[in-house]
Amino acid sequence: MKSNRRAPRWAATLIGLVSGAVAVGVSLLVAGLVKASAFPVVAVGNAAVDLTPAALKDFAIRTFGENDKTVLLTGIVLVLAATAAAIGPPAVRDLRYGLAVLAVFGVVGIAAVLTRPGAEAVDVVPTVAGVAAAMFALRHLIRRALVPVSGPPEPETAAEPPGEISAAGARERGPYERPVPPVMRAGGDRYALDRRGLLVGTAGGIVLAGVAGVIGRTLSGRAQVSAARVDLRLPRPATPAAPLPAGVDLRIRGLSPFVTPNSDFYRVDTALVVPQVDPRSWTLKIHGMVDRPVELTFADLMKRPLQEADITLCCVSNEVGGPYIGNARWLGTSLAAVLRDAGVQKGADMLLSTSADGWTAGTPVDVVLDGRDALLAFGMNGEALPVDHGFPARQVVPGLYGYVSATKWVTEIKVTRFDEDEAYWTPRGWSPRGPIKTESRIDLPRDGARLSPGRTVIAGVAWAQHKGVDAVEVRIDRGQWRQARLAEAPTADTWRQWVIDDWDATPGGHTIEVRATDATGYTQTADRAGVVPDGATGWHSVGVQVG
Ligand SMILES: Nc1nc2c(c(=O)[nH]1)N[C@H]1C(S)=C(S)[C@@H](COP(=O)(O)O)O[C@H]1N2
Ligand SMILES: [Mo]
Repeated sequence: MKSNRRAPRWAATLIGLVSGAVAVGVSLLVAGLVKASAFPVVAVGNAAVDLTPAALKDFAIRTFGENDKTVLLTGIVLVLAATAAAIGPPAVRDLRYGLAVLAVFGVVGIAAVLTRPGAEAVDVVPTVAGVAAAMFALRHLIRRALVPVSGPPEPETAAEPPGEISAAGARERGPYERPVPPVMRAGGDRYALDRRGLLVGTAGGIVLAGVAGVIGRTLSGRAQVSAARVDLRLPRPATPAAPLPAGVDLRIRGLSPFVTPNSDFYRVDTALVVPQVDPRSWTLKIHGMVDRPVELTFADLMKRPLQEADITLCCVSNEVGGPYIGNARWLGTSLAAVLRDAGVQKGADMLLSTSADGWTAGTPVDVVLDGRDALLAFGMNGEALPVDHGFPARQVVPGLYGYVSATKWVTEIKVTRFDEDEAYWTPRGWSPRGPIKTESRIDLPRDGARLSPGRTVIAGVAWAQHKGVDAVEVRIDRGQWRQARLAEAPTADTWRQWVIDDWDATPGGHTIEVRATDATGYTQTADRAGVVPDGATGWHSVGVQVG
């Protein structure tokens, strides 16, 4: 590869820089795919921190405060960029110089990743991939930018770099003496700078580095948040929920289990890409109409008195008989207590909560403060909140539809007024307030099922969160309403299973309908309403074919 080519300094520098960018982008991408912590730039940074004398570290923290990490990483990137730029010109002359410097960087990167706590052999992969990609890019860009020219040898003047030409400019030029800097001499070969090749090549390199870097960062962020979630040890609550009585679950196949497993829990949100919120940098700000604005870190949240509560969450978009409802045991701290610490001012009637991705919900203050288990939750069914369900923290308020209460990835609560602020769904046609409507659903048999004649189980769930379900009735083919047997419910905040296990199914088509009565004495009516603006109503019915 030794060629003694030369290119204008700017072109050679650009080639070096772009090769360096490719190294960083590709290693970030591979780190995102393989192991986020093995990104060599950060590993070198961490190693540098460990190797820094305490006095210098204190100085850095004093000088740069919370930005010390950013300053350090920026410094590393600048050193990388300067070195990459510097290897351009020698590498153009002789590729081996460039490859040697890249190899040295590889060795430094590998040393850094392998000396990190918990390092394993795979940690070298991002560094090796990055260095290999940079070597490839360097060679490729030089070849693209400098093309051999055939033809008679140029006079020596033509080979002189631009700086020297001005000196030579005084000389008389013969017809063949063109001061053409792009034409280079190398041994007997001559190379011309192919500007188009250089531009296309370097542009391609920049795009490659950028795309790889962005994808890598996204993947690494995801990996880091899921690692933080897995590492989270849920503290024992000061107020644990009593173990669930066996009678809450009738254990009928095909009937929704009392506790919805996290993996089956419905998910509704506006997030195209689920927000990845690292609990180490998460905070919750409570501000607005309060006496003392509060900002909680995740550690603060976990140090507060913790409680568990079984709460059935439901979406306002759940059609009659629909699937957007689930029940879980939530672990968190009292939202009301946090608000009392902040001191809610007179006249405030709305909590405008905002998620990390800017979605908002408006929750009535009086509902949150009336003694129900309104939570800032970080645990769901014995594990850290799944990322899809709001990790690291979300609101859960019994009795309110999710769109007015259940903000996932919550980062901010503004205490305000309904006549001053509007939440995300309000201007989109949904009611500012959304108490959950008393409803019931038939899970068994399924609509359209073909059944054998004889004794058949009819079962389902009913809900009237924070009121409680008092009765469920079923009728067949518009006959007499019959009382279903109710499973137990630990509190009024969950759904309740129900069953009729002695229906004698006769051949032919049948319609089964259900209605619930809540503890206020209200019985569901047949009036059908759609989900807009504040939740569906009507009896769920299923049609079956027997025989
Ligand atoms: N950040 C955020 N939180 C949100 C939403 C959203 O779009 N973004 N949707 C809400 C709605 S409409 C519902 S029904 C519940 C659903 O919670 P889940 O996905 O955990 O079941 O989340 C609520 N919290
Ligand atoms: Mo919802």
